[in-house]
Amino acid sequence: MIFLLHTEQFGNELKNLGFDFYSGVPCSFLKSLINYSINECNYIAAANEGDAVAIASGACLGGRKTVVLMQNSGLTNAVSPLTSLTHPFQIPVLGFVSLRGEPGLKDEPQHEVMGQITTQLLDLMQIKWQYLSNNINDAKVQLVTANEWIEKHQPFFFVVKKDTFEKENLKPEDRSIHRNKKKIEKTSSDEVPSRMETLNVINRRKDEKTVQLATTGKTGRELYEVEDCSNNLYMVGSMGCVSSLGLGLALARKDLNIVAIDGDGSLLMRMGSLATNGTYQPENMLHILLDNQSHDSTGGQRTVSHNVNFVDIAAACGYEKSIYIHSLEELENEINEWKKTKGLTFLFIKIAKGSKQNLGRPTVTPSEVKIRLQRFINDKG
Ligand SMILES: Cc1ncc(C[n+]2csc(CCOP(=O)(O)OP(=O)(O)O)c2C)c(N)n1
Repeated sequence: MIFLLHTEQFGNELKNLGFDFYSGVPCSFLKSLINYSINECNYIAAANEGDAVAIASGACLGGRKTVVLMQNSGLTNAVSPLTSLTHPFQIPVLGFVSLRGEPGLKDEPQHEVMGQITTQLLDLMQIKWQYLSNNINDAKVQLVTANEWIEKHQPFFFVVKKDTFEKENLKPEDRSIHRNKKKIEKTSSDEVPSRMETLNVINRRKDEKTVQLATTGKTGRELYEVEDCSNNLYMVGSMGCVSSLGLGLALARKDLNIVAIDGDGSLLMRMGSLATNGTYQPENMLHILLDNQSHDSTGGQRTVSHNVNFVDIAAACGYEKSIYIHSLEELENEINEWKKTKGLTFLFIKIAKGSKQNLGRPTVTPSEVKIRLQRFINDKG
């Protein structure tokens, strides 16, 4: 006879420990826990598992205890944020990863290798993990252990085998559609300011409730030189994750103004995030894309952004406002406008290639950045 975890009971145990914000991509082994989280908690359906880690991390910065759910085939999608976001910033997400392709059990060929290396991959990423027991008393003890690691700012993962959770049905879900209300396309020539000038304008518009998240590479490094302050986060790794991090934080702290500053290479890397942002529609998030049509930080190799209409894409994904910005003056005006009217907004501006001479790097460590940002956030409420 197979014993299964009563999903609601297990989910409630998690909830009692404070875990009530979930993000992930489904796996049939985790279906019941996902259904529970959709029914009873916040569940953000991510476009891929890396985005899920970033969304959960953002919510974590905002004070929530967060869970990520994924199939082991998707663990590979999450390697970048699990090694270069949660690790350096010491953001403790609790993970559940399924074990498709478990050695000795019959499964599909595409799961064979991952089934063999899932736990080794977690070890390699220096993530603590345990196989989740299907006995509720043992599982409760495991949750206490996991929670201890989380409280020590360390991610912890459960590896979930087939037939662990009892069936949990999905209740009807809200499927409301968010339509773009304002789209402004290119109408004149571009000023094409430098990144530094553009960041200066963005930074000048911040107020006591603004959190600025800057994408990987020179954007973060230049923002640090514009002004280093406790409401900034320089997302040194996890390229492409800045707006997902912003989404999680914006949902967790609706009283804050979240400004996610993106690059074209970064956004192209994880463009599915636009669809997620448009669906969950945090009205307190401003997403600004600095498009220099290149991977400037790594030598200026071109991206394919010259062939992409980002304003159209953001609008089609349901951003309330999606606006082509031609100049720094327009940028300043639109930021002011957003602060008054809010609504999930995408601002696109073309900037020049190149960066400040002798550009330094933040001397403050990612974990210090996180600690002072959390202090800033906690002080606001
Ligand atoms: C997953 C991943 N791939 C590659 C890199 C190396 N890398 C760091 S910044 C960067 C370029 C980012 O381009 P973009 O977002 O357009 O910003 P820009 O450098 O032009 O300001 C690259 C490729 C990385 N950090 N992570």
